[in-house]
Amino acid sequence: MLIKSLLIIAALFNVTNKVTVKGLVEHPLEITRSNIKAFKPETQKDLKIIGSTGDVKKTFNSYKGVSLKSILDSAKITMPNHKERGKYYIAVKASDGYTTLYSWNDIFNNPTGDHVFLVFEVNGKPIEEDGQFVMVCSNDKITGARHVKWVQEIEVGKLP
Ligand SMILES: Nc1nc2c(c(=O)[nH]1)N[C@H]1C(S)=C(S)[C@@H](COP(=O)(O)O)O[C@H]1N2
Ligand SMILES: [Mo]
Repeated sequence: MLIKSLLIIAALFNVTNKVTVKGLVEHPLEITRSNIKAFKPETQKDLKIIGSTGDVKKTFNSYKGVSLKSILDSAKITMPNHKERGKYYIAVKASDGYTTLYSWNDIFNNPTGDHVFLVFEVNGKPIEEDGQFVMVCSNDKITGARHVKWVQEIEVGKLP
């Protein structure tokens, strides 16, 4: 009981009310619950968040969000030399430090790009305990791994 309350309080501290899109982009963005509707959200169905031992952590019967690809199209990745596209990465960072990565090719040159969403509603309701936004990649095998709660930042970077 005490442990459960402490976990809930810790989760509340992680809540962020905006997602900053930064790094190598022409138009840095701040995405909030109120402006995300302008990005034309899509509704998707049937996603299970699966942990590394195959356990189902969460079931999304439906979820609403904006694709990472369309967010990056709005922010416009700065890429003076297209031969360097393979060096670009997108880091999705949470307020508790949890971080996942996509490469430019994952998002813009692979079917995965159609499966990565910044989600703000699950099963018809705004997300609560996990913050305001979670990122998912629905075609991952272990969907838990790139399921990011309390998303705070989407940073575009490039390897040297
Ligand atoms: N921000 C953040 N996101 C996270 C985690 C975390 O510790 N912090 N845990 C991950 C792990 S290990 C799993 S399996 C999935 C699902 O875990 P959950 O049921 O705790 O949400 O979320 C992932 N997303
Ligand atoms: Mo996990």
